[in-house]
Amino acid sequence: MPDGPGTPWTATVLTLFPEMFPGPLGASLAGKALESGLWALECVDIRDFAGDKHRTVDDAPFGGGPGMVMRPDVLAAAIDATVAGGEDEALIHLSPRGAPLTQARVRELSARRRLVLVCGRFEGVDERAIQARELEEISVGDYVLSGGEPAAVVLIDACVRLLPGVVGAPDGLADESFEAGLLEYPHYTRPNPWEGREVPEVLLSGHHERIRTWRRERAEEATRRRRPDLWRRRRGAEAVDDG
Ligand code: 9D3
Repeated sequence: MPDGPGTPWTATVLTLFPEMFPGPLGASLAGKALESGLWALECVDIRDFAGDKHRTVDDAPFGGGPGMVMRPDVLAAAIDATVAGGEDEALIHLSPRGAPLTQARVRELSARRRLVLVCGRFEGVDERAIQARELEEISVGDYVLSGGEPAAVVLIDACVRLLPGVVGAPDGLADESFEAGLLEYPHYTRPNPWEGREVPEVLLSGHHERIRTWRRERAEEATRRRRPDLWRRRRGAEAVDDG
């Protein structure tokens, strides 16, 4: 696809399982935005770049050990046929060894014109391919997936919702509050009461100032209790410290 000025933000996924896409990205918010041309999704089947008639993409690890390793020559051929190499392009390898994904990095990646996402399968990818093509390694958390594809879906979803025109009401402020390290306050709607449980009185009061204060306090309380890591980081960024 030519990279002209009319090309929307594009995610290009290099994978052995192109049938996994668009998957959840074809539904709901991301799916509607995809249909309306606010972003584009391309898949490249890494197996198409295998050199032999059996279309081999992996081999046993040097040094022994379990599983198989993706060959550097096949992966590099797929990358070289795909990347344009411009400043506005990010070349990423989804990997359990990668830097944990953050909202700050999502924001930066959504501001590029194109992401090229390399999904691994097997035990991993030959280290020389990662180094030679300067792949940035990103993880989506400390748990084990069966491959990079679900991680690519997570990364793309997080970027797409930040693209201009995708979310109905811009919630940039809410995202900034998450980047500043606060969890959300609790939400309530009708009916009230429900199963004998009352909605907090302040939310029915119409006092917008008191509601804002109450929500702020509940957000801070939730962050302190559930995510002491976020809470400490947030306190560190502020002048006051009330524990
Ligand atoms: C015991 C060695 N395993 C590392 C934890 C090997 C291994 C397991 C699973 C290697 C790759 C995978 C597949 N996972 C990903 O490709 C992956 C991933 C993940 O598993 N968790 C969080 N983020 C990511 S991004 C890609």
